[in-house]
Amino acid sequence: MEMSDNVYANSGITADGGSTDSNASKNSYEDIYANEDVLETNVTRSHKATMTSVSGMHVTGIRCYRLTAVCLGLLCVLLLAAIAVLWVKFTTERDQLQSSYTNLTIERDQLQTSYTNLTIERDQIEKDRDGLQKKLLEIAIKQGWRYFSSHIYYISADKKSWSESRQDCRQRGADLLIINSREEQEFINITFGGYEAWIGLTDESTEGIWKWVDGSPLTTEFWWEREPNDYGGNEDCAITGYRGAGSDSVSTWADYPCSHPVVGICKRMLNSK
Ligand SMILES: [Ca+2]
Ligand SMILES: [Ca+2]
Repeated sequence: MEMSDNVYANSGITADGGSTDSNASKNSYEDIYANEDVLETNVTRSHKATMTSVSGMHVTGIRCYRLTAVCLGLLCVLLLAAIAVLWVKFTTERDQLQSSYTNLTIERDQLQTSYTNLTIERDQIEKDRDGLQKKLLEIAIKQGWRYFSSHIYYISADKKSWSESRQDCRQRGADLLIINSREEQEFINITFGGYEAWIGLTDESTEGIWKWVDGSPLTTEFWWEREPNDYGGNEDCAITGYRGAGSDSVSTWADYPCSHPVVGICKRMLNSK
């Protein structure tokens, strides 16, 4: 039933505005007031309930705000702590790197200084060596040696066997001549061309296999025509300056019996000990 219907029902007033008797009318006004009190009470309670609910929501909101603020504060503290830790770590590593860089710079400078000093010493040693070689060459030239391409050459005065001539060269700090190029052979021909002389070449070990005295095989050869011929089956040592060769020929080698007495040509490096 609607509220207005209740009011009319309690007041005795019909819906179309009619009335019952006076007592009933009097009671109806009391009832109306009573109903109004009830209504007011209900409205007040409802209002209070609403206000209580609003107040509760307000308190809950404040609590949420406070909780959020606390959380944000803690987060800020954690972030600041993390930043502080990272900063300390960064500065520590930076200082270590700076220290390492400084040490490396010092070591580099020391190495640079050592390198400079060694370079000066090397230049001085090379200068001294060049001076000694120059003096050695001057002495060698006076003793009859000849110079060609960082080597000096000497032709013995006495005619000896191949082995004796080699021994003579060794006593002079050299060995029998090894020829490595056409230019060297031309130098020998020009300098010592008037003599048949032993060179450091032999096939004593294996007939027909010629080797130099340092054990290296023969690769650049200057044999005269039809030489080596191992004449009589007894020619195992080589000479240069064969008399039968023309003076214009570069190729002047021939094989002779190793016991045949001729002079020998010695060769040594200029800076060898
Ligand atoms: Ca031979
Ligand atoms: Ca021969």
